[in-house]
Amino acid sequence: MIIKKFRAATETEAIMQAKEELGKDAIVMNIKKFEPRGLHKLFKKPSVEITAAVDDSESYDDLDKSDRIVSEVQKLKEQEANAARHNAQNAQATQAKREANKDIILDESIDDKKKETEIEERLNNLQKLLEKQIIEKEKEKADDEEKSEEKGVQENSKKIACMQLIYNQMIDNEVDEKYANQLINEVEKNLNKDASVDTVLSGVYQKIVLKLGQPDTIKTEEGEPKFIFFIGPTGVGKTTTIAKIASSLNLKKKQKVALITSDTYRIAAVEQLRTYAGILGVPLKVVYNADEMKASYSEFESSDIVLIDTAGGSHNNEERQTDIAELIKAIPKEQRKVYLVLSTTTKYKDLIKITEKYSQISDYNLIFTKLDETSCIGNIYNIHMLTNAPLSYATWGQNVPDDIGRIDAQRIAKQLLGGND
Ligand SMILES: Nc1nc2c(ncn2[C@@H]2O[C@H](COP(=O)(O)OP(=O)(O)O)[C@@H](O)[C@H]2O)c(=O)[nH]1
Ligand SMILES: [Mg+2]
Repeated sequence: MIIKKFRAATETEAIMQAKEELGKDAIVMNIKKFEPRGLHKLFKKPSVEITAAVDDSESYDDLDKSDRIVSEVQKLKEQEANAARHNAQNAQATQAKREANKDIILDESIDDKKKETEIEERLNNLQKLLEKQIIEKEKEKADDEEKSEEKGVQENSKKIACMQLIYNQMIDNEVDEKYANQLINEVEKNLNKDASVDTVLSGVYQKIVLKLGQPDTIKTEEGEPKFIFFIGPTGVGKTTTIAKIASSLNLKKKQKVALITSDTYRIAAVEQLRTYAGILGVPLKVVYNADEMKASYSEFESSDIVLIDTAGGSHNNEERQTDIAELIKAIPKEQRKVYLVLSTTTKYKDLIKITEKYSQISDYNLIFTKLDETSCIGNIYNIHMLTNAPLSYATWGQNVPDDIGRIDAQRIAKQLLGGND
């Protein structure tokens, strides 16, 4: 992994520098704004420093690099021009910008911001704790062996102590030992012997962010899959999540949404979705088999997006699994996308079994629900690493449509390293 800082007058310029040097896959890890204060205002201009990283295992082709830079620059210029235009219109501007983005972007609630600050604080506390413990350890050592301990060995033990603490934090958050070790080993390889606590911590943090990747959510552009299946065990929150996404697409993005349910095993399940369809004023179709599913492909031609609820059942229910596979196959591959809905409250062992079962049905992206009911989110990392499936949404409550958002890799990384106290 390559991590580098870039400083420029504007964020866009700094990002351009990063993309030019590291390639288009570079991820912005951190943005720091420098506003000169007091007398400095007279002499210095504000500037922006970004920290960008790229996984060097993912090489990029130099030949089409310049093409990509040109289009990146173009894109950034367009974005900047847009932003300037929109700025004048203030409140409406934010909305308009969101509209321009073809992904669903769901508002972060104030609660979220509070959570974010709490996480920042915890991360700072962790860093202080690490530094304190290491200073204490060094003091002990110095007392013990005044003689001629080689500096290199001391520095090395400092790094090891730091790694150990970070490892423990991850285990506390229920990250699988296997993946915690992998992270530590990969970061350790790239570090100098005398790396500071700060460097070690941010190394692990950045590695986690890179591994989690960007969320792959529903797109509404022309040519993107229109039929979106939600699969997963009963009770994880499939129907509720569909309602949240449907209302966001319908109300905020003015998309023509249609709902389908094949969960005909329980009357209440159909009624639950019918209620949401009624509130949103969108059509609901109940399908009993693959043929009816196939028919809805042309039936919903005029809809922008079709969200499909399925029956959960226990993950041991082979029959229902086959049914779902048939339903999914009724829609052409390039027109469908599948989301596996999992609850963060489910035990890791069970999650492994569930993901294995559903892997036999289809490829999927991952949605994690009920983040409000657990303080350990290691399973999000574990299951992403295990399945290699892209992450997408997270939900944190029963409120429709508010308690949902894209999975934020940076927040998860902070939480995994920040403990839960
Ligand atoms: N605490 C919490 N409860 C949720 C969340 N999402 C759904 N639920 C609740 O979980 C229960 C099952 O949800 P439902 O959507 O019917 O699950 P389904 O069987 O997978 O369709 C309901 O009581 C929901 O209100 C969430 O993010 N947090
Ligand atoms: Mg349901």
